[in-house]
Amino acid sequence: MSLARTEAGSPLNGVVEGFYGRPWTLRQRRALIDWLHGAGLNAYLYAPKDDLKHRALWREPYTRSEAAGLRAVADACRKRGVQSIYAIAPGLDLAAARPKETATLIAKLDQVRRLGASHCAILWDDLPAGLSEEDRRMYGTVAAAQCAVANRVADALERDSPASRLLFCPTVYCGRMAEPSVRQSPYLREVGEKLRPGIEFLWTGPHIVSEAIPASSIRALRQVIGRKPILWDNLHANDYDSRRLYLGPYTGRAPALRQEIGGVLLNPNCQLETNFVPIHTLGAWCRCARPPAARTAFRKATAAWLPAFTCRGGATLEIDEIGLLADFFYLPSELGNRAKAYVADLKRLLGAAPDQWGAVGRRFERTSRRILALCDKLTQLDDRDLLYALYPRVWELKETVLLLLAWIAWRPHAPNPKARFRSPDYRPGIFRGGFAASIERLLPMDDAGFFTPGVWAQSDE
Ligand code: GDL
Repeated sequence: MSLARTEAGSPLNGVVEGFYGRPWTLRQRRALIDWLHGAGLNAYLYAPKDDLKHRALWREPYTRSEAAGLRAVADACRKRGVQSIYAIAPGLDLAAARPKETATLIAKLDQVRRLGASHCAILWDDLPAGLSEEDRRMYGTVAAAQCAVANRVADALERDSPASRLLFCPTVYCGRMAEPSVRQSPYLREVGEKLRPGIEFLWTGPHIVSEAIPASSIRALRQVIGRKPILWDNLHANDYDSRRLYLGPYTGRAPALRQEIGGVLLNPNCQLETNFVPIHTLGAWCRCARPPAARTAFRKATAAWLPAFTCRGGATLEIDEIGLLADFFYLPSELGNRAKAYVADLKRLLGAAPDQWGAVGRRFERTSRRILALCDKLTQLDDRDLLYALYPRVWELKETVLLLLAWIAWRPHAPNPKARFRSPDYRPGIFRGGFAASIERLLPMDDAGFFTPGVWAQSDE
């Protein structure tokens, strides 16, 4: 029985719907499960932060119609050979010291198992610090209280559903949160000791969003927690910034990492339709004996995504155009090659007199026109859900390129090299206005991560 083993069952590789914001619909989840199947992935973890009954109102059972939706997802998973895992996040207000509370938790998990979920998870991430007085008297520490609850759930699962696995997301779920370090974190050490062997442990890597996850960092963690973690990978998560979108490949994880973990669950973009490349490339990383280089996997994934880009009104898209789009919305700290080259060209133009722009200037204009044409073609997509998922970012890209073209057109006629450009098309308050933008100008962050008051903060205006 899986919970009794020190190293739990086969790897769980797939997606966690684990973001803040509007949960996916049944139709979107069905599409996701098809993609998982197509990419050779085998797991779907249900954990949308804003399903009230997953977290804030975790005690409440699902109504008949909600239950029908969950059953349909579990059925779709079963048909596609994908294991469905239902997660509950009771930590906002669960009173661990009260047996009735754990009984309620177990009853809720019973409901979803009866609806077809293969496995369960208990999540303790993103909680206010500390314990209630009652729990502190009974358990002393957060780790002890959480482990006691999880172990009781594991006992119940072992009795009622021996094939079910149980996953545990700790409160300290990445290296940066471990004080003073992963090896010495009292919380992690206590979880390592008290959590029943066989309960699986989720971990996001060195950071919440980890650009790289070295195998050595996981080896250190394994020594503390006494088991292989399953990665809850936030590489493509974009819920923390509505201006970001990540269409780049799964990367920054060496193949050697696979030996150290019990699987990868990718928490991707909130916009389901935009997650094709992340899922396709995760599949290649998990599946292949020697995973392809990220850029190769990316190219294959954009080619495989092409059929989603059929258009009405005569427009057709090419693989290279999908690659171009994805290069501008690539990864958290990295632009794709074509976007990098475009920015490099712009830097050269900004630093040179227009009579020296030559080939760089022509290339920059050509690429700009290609981007604008692409943005227009996208509005004709047959798949309107895909278009609407991309729309805010595509609009921003188009507006940015138009601004650059306006500057390029103005610059040769500037009265002197120090002259500043302005246009009624870009009015203060309308262009990039609003609260967050004002704060960004007042307190900008530099490339090294330092916040320093900007020039506007020093004036009286
Ligand atoms: C988090 C949250 C997750 C969120 C992500 C990105 C975990 C375990 N929890 O910390 O719900 O989507 O950051 O914002 O990652």
